[in-house]
Amino acid sequence: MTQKMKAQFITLEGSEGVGKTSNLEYIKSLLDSSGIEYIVTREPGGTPLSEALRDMLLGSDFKGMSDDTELLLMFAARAEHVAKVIRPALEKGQWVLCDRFTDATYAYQGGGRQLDMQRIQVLEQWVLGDLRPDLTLLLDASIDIGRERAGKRSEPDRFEQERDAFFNRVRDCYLARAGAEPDRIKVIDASGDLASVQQQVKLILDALLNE
Ligand code: Z5A
Repeated sequence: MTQKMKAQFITLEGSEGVGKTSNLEYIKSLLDSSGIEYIVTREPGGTPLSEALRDMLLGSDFKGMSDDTELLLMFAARAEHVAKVIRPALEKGQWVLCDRFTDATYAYQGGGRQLDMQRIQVLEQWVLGDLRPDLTLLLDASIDIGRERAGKRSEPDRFEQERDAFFNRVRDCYLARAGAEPDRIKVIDASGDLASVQQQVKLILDALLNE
């Protein structure tokens, strides 16, 4: 790694159960062996206020919230997270590994809920200014595979109760974004076993670390 490489902001994306959390653990081990200082965080969440908003967004107390409310709460949680955690870490030279970020809003609220993408762009610009992830790993697998993996784990949250058509729109939106931004968003075939997914992750991280 070049000595002067700026702290990288890396996000993991994909539809439910594709293996983001499992691969985050693997990325941590790669950064540890390179001696890189980093923090790990997630969205929605990452601060006490943002985690409280996460509970509202994912739990069953406000099941019928409007789509606009959902979108605005996602960005409220993100505003707090960026101000209190992400920007300060990057400014200190710490890398940031984040389980989901704004691409998830495009995919779930834009693709899944079919909200106007331009409204999301306006909020993105307002809340993030010029902050964007340096690298996004998009774990891609069929809805059936993700569902099967997620289903083994826990009770479905408010999003996980959506139908296949919703998740197919989410997946299509992620892939379209990757097609539009191939330098930033790297698509990983997450349908195979964990070792085969980790192999792809390692190739991408090695390329970044050896820049
Ligand atoms: N959301 C939104 O709508 N808008 C936004 O802006 C944001 C989020 C930021 C919470 O996300 C929800 O918020 C999410 C979108 C919405 N809802 N959905 N759906 P989340 O990330 O917390 O929830 P999730 O998508 O369900 O992710 P997850 O629960 O963390 O799953 P995962 O991280 O992708 O998978 P995992 O926990 O690593 O793996 C699942 C299981 O599969 C586990 O038992 C693993 O051991 C196993 N696994 C993992 N990889 C493999 C492979 N390759 N082979 C076999 N088994 C595997």
